Amino acid sequence: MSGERVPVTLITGAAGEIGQALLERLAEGRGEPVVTVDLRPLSVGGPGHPHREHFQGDILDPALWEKLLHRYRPTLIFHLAAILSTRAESVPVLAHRVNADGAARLLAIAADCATPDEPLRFVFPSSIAVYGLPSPESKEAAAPVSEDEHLDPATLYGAQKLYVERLGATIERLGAGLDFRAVRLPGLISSDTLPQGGTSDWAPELIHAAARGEPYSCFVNRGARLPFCAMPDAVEGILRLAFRGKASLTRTAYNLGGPSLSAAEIIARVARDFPDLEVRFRLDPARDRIVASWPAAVDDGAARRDFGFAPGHDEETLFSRYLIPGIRRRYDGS
Ligand code: NAD
Ligand code: AKB
Repeated sequence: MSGERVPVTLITGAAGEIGQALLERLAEGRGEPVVTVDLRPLSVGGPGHPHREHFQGDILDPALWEKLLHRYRPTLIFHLAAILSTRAESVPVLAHRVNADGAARLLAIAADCATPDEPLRFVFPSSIAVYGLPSPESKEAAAPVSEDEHLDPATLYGAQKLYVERLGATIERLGAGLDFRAVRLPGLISSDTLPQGGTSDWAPELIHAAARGEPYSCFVNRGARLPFCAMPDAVEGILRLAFRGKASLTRTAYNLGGPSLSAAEIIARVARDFPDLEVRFRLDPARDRIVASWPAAVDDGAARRDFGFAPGHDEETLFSRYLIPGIRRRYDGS
């Protein structure tokens, strides 16, 4: 490959929720140029913005990589493209191709671009879906779950995330210069965007519905509980991991945590600001079972210790400082 290729940060899945937030955050710095890949179009940029070029296409398309790698040399990759948990269970073959084969192909490309002298950092957002708790009692007893416990995923999506974590760690150990790092994210909630195809989606959907003054049909039971994190806190955590010196890191995959909230608690908190909130429970047993298998809370002590993960929001300020004001601005400009 030619020596004139432009060194870049590459983001796959950049048109998604995390990708958009990450791009916005990268625009605040003076880092190297950014190129993006996604099935969907993406328009970001403008004067001073590091975004250089968007490749609209499929990560499984070899022609896309040929074109991109002809012009650019990735030095840091955020591999976000994926099919999230609920959708992955309904399109298992496609999900395997994207979440497992697609990631494996990109890891191979990254290992090819890396050298021991010029290691390439590969940052992978894994998920609490790698954990599997077999019963409500074990879910309660296990919280907060630390990284080496309960690695028994109940979903294809979770198994695919765990596979990529292990594949990345193995390729790194083989010594070609790949520097692989993963964060296991909880459910994320953004005031700016809505999720699609995930299972933790009930929380952001409910909060956004409340702000729009629409009734919400909740697909999990009132007691369903997961850890949640504000999108900016998660993005900050991902960036801290990406830029931390390797010597500080004691693991490959780190939990990032956040407040542990049940559907009933979220409803009660949101109703304080949106008293007309109307929630009906229409249980989707498959999605409810997925949530039941995920931890109620995770231990993120290693991330705090090793790369200074320090989420800016607790259970109250997640709503009062971030979600409620941001969502009000989004829907009514107030
Ligand atoms: P998202 O669904 O909003 O974004 C994923 C993006 O990937 C989409 O824009 C989609 O078009 C793109 N994509 C899917 N298949 C593709 C393909 N074959 N080729 C190119 N692009 C493709 O999801 P997100 O919330 O931004 O999540 C990003 C990553 O973080 C995913 O790997 C997800 O599993 C992980 N994650 C997210 C959460 C969360 O709560 N948002 C939690 C844990 C882990
Ligand atoms: C999903 O629900 O699929 C994601 C996740 C926790 O991985 N939000």
